[in-house]
Amino acid sequence: MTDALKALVWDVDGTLAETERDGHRVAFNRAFADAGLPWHWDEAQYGELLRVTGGKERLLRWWQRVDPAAAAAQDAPQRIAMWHALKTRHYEALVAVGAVALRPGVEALLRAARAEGLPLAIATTTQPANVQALLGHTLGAGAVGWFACIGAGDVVPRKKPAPDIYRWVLKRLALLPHEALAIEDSAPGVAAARAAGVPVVAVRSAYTRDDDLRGVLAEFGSLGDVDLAGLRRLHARAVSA
Ligand code: XBP
Ligand code: MG
Repeated sequence: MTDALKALVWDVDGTLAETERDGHRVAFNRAFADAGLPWHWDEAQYGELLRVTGGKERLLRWWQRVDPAAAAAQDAPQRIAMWHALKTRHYEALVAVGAVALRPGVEALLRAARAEGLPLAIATTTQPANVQALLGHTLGAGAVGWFACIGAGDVVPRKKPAPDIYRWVLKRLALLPHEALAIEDSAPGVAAARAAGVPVVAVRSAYTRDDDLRGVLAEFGSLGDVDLAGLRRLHARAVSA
């Protein structure tokens, strides 16, 4: 039964690292300042804005709230794209100076999977550049190559909680949903994995303490509380049930 698991599929934001509060939020605020926008998202407000997944989508929703006419103008998508590109550059710079670290247990699980030849993949809503920056600065230049497949950002039209990014990753891994195990931190992430039929375990992050994580195989206080053998057992039990 221990070979039932054929890949570990990782969420990024909130799961690999606590990126939102000290990474993405700060990067958005720096981009707003650069663009001369009078906006600043504080920690509490950003928690509420996280209900919208995807940075561009989150920006648009905010803009529609504070200035609906401008947000409906013809040039709105280009302006969003420009602000978001600025934000991505600030995020990369923050990661480069160590503003976000991997969460406890993450590196040990990644290294154990590699040692056992268990393929790794990523299914995230964030931009590929952010994933590359995070992996490179926390695990080293070659770490992007640890992953058989990185599904990120706009490669699918619908972001989590839609199942699209998990389906995209499964297709590239040539796996059936039940052959993978997802690791997520949030309600949209868990919903996306489940809607794709992928069994999922969860570790809550700073912003997802109250999220509805119904349907997970297990929830951990920290990924340091579980090893790869434990994940394999949970997965094997779920798929044989
Ligand atoms: C979390 C998200 C992302 C980030 C910001 O993704 O919703 O949008 O908040 O990143 P996940 P971008 O938990 O799936 O990793 O600005 O690059 O979208
Ligand atoms: Mg997440």
